[in-house]
Amino acid sequence: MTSNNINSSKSDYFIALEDQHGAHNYHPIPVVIERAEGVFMYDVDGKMYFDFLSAYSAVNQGHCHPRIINAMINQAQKLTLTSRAFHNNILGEYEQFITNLFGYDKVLPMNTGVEGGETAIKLARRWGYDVKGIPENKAEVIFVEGNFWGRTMAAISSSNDPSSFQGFGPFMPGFKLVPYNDLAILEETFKANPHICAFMFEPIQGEAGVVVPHEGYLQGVRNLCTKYNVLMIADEVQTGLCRTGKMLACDHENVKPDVLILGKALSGGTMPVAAVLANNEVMLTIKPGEHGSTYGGNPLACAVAIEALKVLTEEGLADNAEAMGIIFRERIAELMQQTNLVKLVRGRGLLNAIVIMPFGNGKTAYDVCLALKDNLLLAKQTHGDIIRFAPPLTITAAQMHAACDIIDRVILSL
Ligand code: IF1
Repeated sequence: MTSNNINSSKSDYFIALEDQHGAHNYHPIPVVIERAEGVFMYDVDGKMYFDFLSAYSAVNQGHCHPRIINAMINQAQKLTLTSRAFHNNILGEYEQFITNLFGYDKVLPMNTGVEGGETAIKLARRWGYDVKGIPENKAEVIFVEGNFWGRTMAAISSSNDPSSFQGFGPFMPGFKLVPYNDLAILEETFKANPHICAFMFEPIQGEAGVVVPHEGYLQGVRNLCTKYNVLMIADEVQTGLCRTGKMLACDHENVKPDVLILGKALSGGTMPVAAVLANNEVMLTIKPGEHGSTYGGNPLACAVAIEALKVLTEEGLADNAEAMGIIFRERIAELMQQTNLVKLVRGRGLLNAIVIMPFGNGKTAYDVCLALKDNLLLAKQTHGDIIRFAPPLTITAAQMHAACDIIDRVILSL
């Protein structure tokens, strides 16, 4: 495996600064990025890499998309923040744009994806008490095993991944886990407990390793949520915004969640922008002064998000993700004919992952990512032996083939 893993003195300088002055809450691939454009990132020595992570699907539109950057610059020179204590001339137009685009009565604008998740849970609990009639403080939210929706206390309270929750207790009550992709157990759970206000899940599980449910799962969840009067909350922070070959992953089965959570690429990778969309019956259960955030719905975020959404639709990035994803999975399938080191490839659109067979020599998927880095392609492993591949949705067929040539070369050199 060709991983010299020798960094330049420039890279070492910046890595050492982070090590000395920054918290050690990450273990990054040892590369120091200085600039990025489209599907490429450039390190401090000017080396050009394919970005096959897209900041975990936050850069679907490609790095520093000119239309989005220009929208940011124009707004930044006029008005960046009013707080929600006052109105401004862009929030309403953004709210109209995004609610029309996704077909909901209203949006509650927030900043990070996990704030979107927290907001969705507060809305669901409040709807549970005020509309469904669940006794106060008895509302339950059902999550799925393998979920990942952020790092806050509520998010880790719903997790079954020790690396997320170990050592951070005590945890938030009123959460229960069921297996992913199992409609029978989900129905049993709904039937057994009248105090369930919501079921929150990812239409494709990202951090769990790009776990795609069986065809019909989304429709099955929709039917059960309707049947048992449980809010269907789709966390599309990572799967949404054209990543899986449709505007939303739920669109693959024409399913409409009661609550939709968006984030990441909602700003085209420029700043934290998140949104929770729902109809009035749910959204109006939260009254003035009961929820919000200093930067939630700030004018800069609104201007950026409008342009980021327009780029997705006007540049046909869902269709391109679908087409380029087919090339990727076909190329990996061909690679699997030449080596037994790749156990499988899975995904939809440009949210894909490969599962590496155990090497036996102590090497892991992280070592493969180091070798990919040395061959000028940046990707990141997730749990153990899984490598996620998620380039910006603007990638061309020629670029996809060139990137797959790199993946072939590295895997076959193992
Ligand atoms: C990190 C993981 C991915 C998400 C889904 C909500 C959120 C995320 C489906 C919260 C965030 C990020 C968090 C980031 C790395 C990345 C990640 F590896 F952590 F698990 F994508 F899979 N729902 N995912 O994937 O959004 O608050 O971060 O804006 O924590 O390192 P956020």
